[in-house]
Amino acid sequence: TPADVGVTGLAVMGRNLARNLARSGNTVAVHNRTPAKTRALVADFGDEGAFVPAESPQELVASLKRPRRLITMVKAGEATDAVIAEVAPLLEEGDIIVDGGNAHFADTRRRERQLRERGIRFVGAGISGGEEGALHGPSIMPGGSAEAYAALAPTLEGIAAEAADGSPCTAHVGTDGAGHFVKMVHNGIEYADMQLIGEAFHLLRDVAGYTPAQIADVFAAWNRGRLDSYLMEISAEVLTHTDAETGAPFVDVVADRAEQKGTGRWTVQTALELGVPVPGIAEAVFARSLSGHGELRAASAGLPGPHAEALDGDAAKRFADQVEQALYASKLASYAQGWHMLTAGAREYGWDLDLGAIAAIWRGGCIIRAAFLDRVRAAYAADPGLTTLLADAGFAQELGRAQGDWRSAVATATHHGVPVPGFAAALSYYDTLRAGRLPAALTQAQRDFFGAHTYRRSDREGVFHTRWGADRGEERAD
Ligand code: 2AM
Repeated sequence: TPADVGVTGLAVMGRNLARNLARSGNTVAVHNRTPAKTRALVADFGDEGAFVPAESPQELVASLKRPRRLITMVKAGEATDAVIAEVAPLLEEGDIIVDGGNAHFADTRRRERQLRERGIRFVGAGISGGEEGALHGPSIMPGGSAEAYAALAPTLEGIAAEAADGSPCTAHVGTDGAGHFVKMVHNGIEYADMQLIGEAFHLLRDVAGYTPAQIADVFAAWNRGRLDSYLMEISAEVLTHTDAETGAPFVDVVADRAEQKGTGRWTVQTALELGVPVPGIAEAVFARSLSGHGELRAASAGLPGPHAEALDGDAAKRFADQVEQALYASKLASYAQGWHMLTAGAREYGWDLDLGAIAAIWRGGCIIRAAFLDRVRAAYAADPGLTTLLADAGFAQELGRAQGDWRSAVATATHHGVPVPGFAAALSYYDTLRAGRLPAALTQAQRDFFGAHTYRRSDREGVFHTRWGADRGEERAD
């Protein structure tokens, strides 16, 4: 029987996605450059559903129902181009290639354009949820034409995670690179979430003096409230884990140098190009980077810090409550930055992004899945033109209640010498946006002084220059 869908690239993500497809009732053609992986998949999991192993790209393409639907799950970059170059000549007009890898959205835009010229429909689909998600239900963010999505919808909806209300965590995101762009922003938000949780941990450890096991209890309690999220849940789990070899808390044994595969960096690079301030995401990327600079840390280890005693008893408990407020408010700020970026990307690339629908498909399956995302969905449902999440009435009210504790947490962190780049950057973002006047006025004056870059006035229209080196008279410069 002809296969419903094909998967090429059977490393762990591809293999699990193929299994998920087969378990959902699809006949799945499977292929890998190295055929041993194809055979291993069928040998190990062949009883889970209908697999059609293919030893060559020709065999793979020949085994598919038309219009053919082929998902590539190979490494982003050159490998993806190589696979496309290999299979595209074998395909016919109307066939669909889905790239489920972690491609940069600019590559996806280029590939979509090139394949469209040849009549092949290309769908760049962001897939989040890791290995487990791929197998049991990821969040899927497909870009490409609406018609291509329509041909994929039943299949993708059948394997995606389900949100609490039963709706599938996938939807057509927008044309060409929109899916991979949205996935990139997801990952940027993920970096920020992880950094903020890390800062909360650091504060509870060093300021409140809690043990990892105690912090696990605090996180588990937070996870029952408004901070309910997958990342909160696994953080609590990790903190209960003891290293088998040493008997020490696992978190104390792991080297404290964070690595990154680069999607957070892409988010920040793209944000800079779009002119979108994403300080929370940028601080998260920088914090990982800084942690890895062992030579800087070693050279700085002797620098003086403050003398501050860890809090105890009730003071520690009160502080933990402040940290919860700081974490929640900071999280809100970084989500606001992520959504600002979605708005700007949509404008720049001509995507009709549904900002609420994106929140909806992140409610399940993906790494940042959280109850909170239903609030984001609701905020955009109530006002699709919302300029910033912070201005949503419900969120604004929560920020109003949190801000006192948020400030106290950041002040206490500073007093104790605990770095909180995420909390502090988020608070500065908040204070910048709500400020009546900003020192940008002085920046403009400086620029006019040294470079005659001109300025505008807040009291009337026009562009002006002051003759700083002469009589300091003002002239029109427009
Ligand atoms: P392999 O098992 O033959 O190495 C992740 O690396 C997946 O991408 C693997 O399934 C790998 O196949 C595949 N892959 C990497 N580079 C590739 C290429 N240039 N062509 C085809 N598949 C490739």
